[in-house]
Amino acid sequence: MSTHSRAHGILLFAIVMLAAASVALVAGLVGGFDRHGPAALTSCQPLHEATQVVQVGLYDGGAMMGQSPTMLRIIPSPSGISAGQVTFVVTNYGQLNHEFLVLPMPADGLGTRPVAGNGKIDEAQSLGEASTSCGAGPGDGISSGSRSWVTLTLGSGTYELLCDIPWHYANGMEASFTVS
Ligand SMILES: [Cu+2]
Repeated sequence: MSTHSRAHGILLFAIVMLAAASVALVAGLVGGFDRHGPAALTSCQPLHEATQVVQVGLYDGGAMMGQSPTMLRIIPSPSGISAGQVTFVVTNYGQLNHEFLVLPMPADGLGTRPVAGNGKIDEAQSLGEASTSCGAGPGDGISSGSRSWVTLTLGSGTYELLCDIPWHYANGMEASFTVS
């Protein structure tokens, strides 16, 4: 894809994000921000967790006034574990739909995966996914205020955690994760 069409895609994405954030802001003001509080999430947890648990937060800035709606973030805590089994528990604190995928870190580093014309990356290398609302494994995405989880066995190395909703990866929705 040419640099021009990619830039066009990112611009289009930014416009869609601004529109979505406006709708989310109005919805939030009308409905209050307590629709998806911690109480709703406590009933939405994996039944069996590995010994190592990583809490992952997904953010898009849509819920926080004064923040740019293009602030897409994926933040794991902790950002590294020991080799072996791990359960990722992924909570969507944003207003948009998001995904969570685990892939090996690309040779050129964080955020360097090619992005296709549809705004998505090649998921062939995916090692696992938590992308459904209140459940385990792949799906149509984690809706705002919901949670997904996946248990994987990871060897030592560096991994890239990312969201593959169109243009989210291109706009920085990726994070480094280390297994020692
Ligand atoms: Cu996303």
